[in-house]
Amino acid sequence: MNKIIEPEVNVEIESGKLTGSKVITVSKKLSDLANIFRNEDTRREMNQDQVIYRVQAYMPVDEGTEAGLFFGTTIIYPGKVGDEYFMTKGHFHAQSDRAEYYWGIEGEGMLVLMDRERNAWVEKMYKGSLHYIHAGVAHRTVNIGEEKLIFGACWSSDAGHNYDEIIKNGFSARLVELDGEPILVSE
Ligand code: M6P
Ligand code: ZN
Repeated sequence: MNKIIEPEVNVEIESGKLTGSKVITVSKKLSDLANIFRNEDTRREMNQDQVIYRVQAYMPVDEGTEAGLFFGTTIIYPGKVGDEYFMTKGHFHAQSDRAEYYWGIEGEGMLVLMDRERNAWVEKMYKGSLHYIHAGVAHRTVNIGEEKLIFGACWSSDAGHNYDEIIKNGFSARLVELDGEPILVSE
């Protein structure tokens, strides 16, 4: 049977915005980010309803499906908890041999990467930057600019998220502002 159909999701190329009934949106407020920032006391004193980042995702197959792909756009708003820039929780993949692509769409950011031995390194994110996140490497994105940081992602539908290790041990590198400039500090 030959037929021409409309795609069920559209992506606005300039902004990464996804539209369509199959798109899900998840907002992470400061209240969802306990024990993520270096200064937990400062985080607790801030407005807990403030949205730090939003993820839009298109998940055409069930989570856990072998060899499928998910697609997402994340917006991290500008700001800091104390001197530490707003960022995602960050995660290892639950299935440790699964990789992921990130790419910069708008704004200025840093992608913090950390291997199993806790060696950390950072890649600059900007409009057009492309990042291959190797299997077994934890990843977190940080907005170091004064505007929104928007990035795209594509990952395996059976990768899963392992947040526990990050909540427990954190990343071995963090981005903080010193004299108006982002600097990388080790924990
Ligand atoms: C990207 C992808 C998602 C992830 C999101 C936010 O869009 O990697 O899988 O959920 O960033 O990151 P985190 O889950 O670490 O908060
Ligand atoms: Zn991931």
